[in-house]
Amino acid sequence: MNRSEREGVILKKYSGFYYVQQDAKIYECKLRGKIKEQVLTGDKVAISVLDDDRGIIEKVFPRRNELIRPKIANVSLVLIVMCNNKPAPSLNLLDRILFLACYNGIKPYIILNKNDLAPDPKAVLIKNYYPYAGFNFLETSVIKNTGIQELKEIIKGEIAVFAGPSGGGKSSLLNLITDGVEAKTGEVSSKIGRGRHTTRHVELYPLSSGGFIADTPGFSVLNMPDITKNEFPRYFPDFADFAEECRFPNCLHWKEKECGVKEAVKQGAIAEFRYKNYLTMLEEVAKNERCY
Ligand SMILES: Nc1nc2c(ncn2[C@@H]2O[C@H](COP(=O)(O)OP(=O)(O)O)[C@@H](O)[C@H]2O)c(=O)[nH]1
Ligand SMILES: [Mg+2]
Ligand SMILES: [Zn+2]
Repeated sequence: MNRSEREGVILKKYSGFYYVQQDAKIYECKLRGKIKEQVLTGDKVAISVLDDDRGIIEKVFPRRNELIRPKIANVSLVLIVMCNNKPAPSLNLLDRILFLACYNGIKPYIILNKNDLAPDPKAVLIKNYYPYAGFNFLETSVIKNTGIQELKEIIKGEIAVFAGPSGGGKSSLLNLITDGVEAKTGEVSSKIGRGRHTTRHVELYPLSSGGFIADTPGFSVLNMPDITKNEFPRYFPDFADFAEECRFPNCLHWKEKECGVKEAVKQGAIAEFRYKNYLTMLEEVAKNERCY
């Protein structure tokens, strides 16, 4: 990066312009002609500043990852929003998103929202397993405004997306942590170019407390990636310690005998529902593998 250039993050693309956050300012930028690759929301770029509002993107830095739908680069954190109730959590969906996050190298955080409501038995299963199995876990309530400061802390320094079922409270949480920026999208802001009909592209909101949150939930495609079944167990960090007791070094914790993971399930150290979801996904992976 040349001395006059500055590093920033792409917040959004809109009608040929890229909006780049650099320190606390947003610059409307064009791409230098020599840049031929597709530039995505979340990309880290070097810009040269033309004036207070405008700049030119000179370089796109290598990506740490790339989500497909929505198209967004460099996501470092996924906030998986499940609720105490209305709707009751889907443990299957939770474990699938946890797997996909680990697989994509994205840190997962389980957010149990609507903790003002009485918990469904499945919410109790979540509370009684994941925090003790080493997963990041936070309870929130939009109604009571609890856990919101903590949520902002968690997003500091990260590029975050929400994930989880419809109705879980993702939009409500987004509104709270962005101080209502989202709710104001009906008003056209000329500088950001944000208006009523402009929601087709994913946009990152910078939080005043630091970090970025995407306005569109991630992991809308939940298909299993093309991996081999032997790779699969490594994306279950809560199984790792128990797997050391498996007789076979490449144990899939499936049909094998003398399996530390299956023993841990029997002892109650790994939740049974979690292990069942593991087997369901493992069978999908094995089936895909046979199709090649
Ligand atoms: N009781 C309760 N309701 C909530 C909470 N958060 C969101 N809701 C309500 O749940 C519904 C769905 O919320 P929304 O943010 O649209 O969910 P999304 O589909 O995940 O974006 C709305 O009626 C919200 O008012 C909460 O913490 N407690
Ligand atoms: Mg929503
Ligand atoms: Zn095993």
